[in-house]
Amino acid sequence: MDEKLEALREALYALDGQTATAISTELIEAGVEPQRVLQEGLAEAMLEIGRRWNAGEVFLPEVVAAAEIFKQCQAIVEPALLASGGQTLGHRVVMATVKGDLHDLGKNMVGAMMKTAGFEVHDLGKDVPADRIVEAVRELEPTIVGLSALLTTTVPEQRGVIQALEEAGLRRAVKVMVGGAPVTEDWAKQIGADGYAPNAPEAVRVALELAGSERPTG
Ligand code: B1M
Repeated sequence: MDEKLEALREALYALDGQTATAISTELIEAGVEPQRVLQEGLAEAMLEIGRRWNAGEVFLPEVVAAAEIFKQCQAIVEPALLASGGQTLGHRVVMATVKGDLHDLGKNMVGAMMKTAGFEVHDLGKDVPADRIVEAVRELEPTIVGLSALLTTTVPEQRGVIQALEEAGLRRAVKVMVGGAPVTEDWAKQIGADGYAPNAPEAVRVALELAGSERPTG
């Protein structure tokens, strides 16, 4: 199966959407864990594409195309991921990529895995201003708000959201989790976030821990 995951990564490097979606289907039909397809296939390929981009070996349009193929493959994998879940926890999560940031593949992956773990996930999308997040917290009364940021220039927005929640008198009503490639545990502590995770499986673990200390959302 490792060769198939390698072939999936190669198809992303080659921007061959047809092959990538065909291999994703094959892997799922063969019973490979959807988490493995997402993490070892798709996410690792995007990381490598980022490395090649940095090295000047690929250019922005190719990254855009690879991200599109990632989404097509994720759409194939996600139903299997959701089917592998079961229980409903009764906890709501509001997820968003912060203002100014258009990177949403990682957030989508985290959201999908949280759904599988039984969370009711409300995804506000990407480039989401703090006031919309505050509004969603007021309306939906989630247990957790998850904030993703992929750019060093947008990471400070995570602090902005926490401040906006404080100003709205909602900070104590919700747990805030942060993540994204440039985000660190130290940063999370510095801005007073309740949780940080470096990847999607860890995000689920942290969310379960945070939800464990709260009553389910009514
Ligand atoms: Co962008 N980009 N990009 N990009 N891009 C990075 C982030 C970059 C590191 C690439 C590089 O090295 N050159 C660089 C940032 C450098 C910096 O900030 N210092 C960069 C840049 C510069 C840019 C632009 C400015 C380029 C330009 O226009 N000149 C531009 C900015 C646009 C904007 O946001 N305003 C831009 C645009 C884009 C695309 C649109 C082409 C595309 C995004 C498409 C999309 O998301 N729909 C894109 C991509 C794909 C990348 C890289 C190559 C891959 C990111 C990705 O999807 N990874 C990225 C390189 C890199 O990260 N090394 C790069 C796969 C994904 C599954 O992983 O998102 O890390 P990730 O999510 C992980 C964890 O981080 C974690 O779990 C996920 C799953 O394990 N996680 C959480 C994420 N969110 C979490 C939340 C949590 C917990 C965990 O709790 C709530």
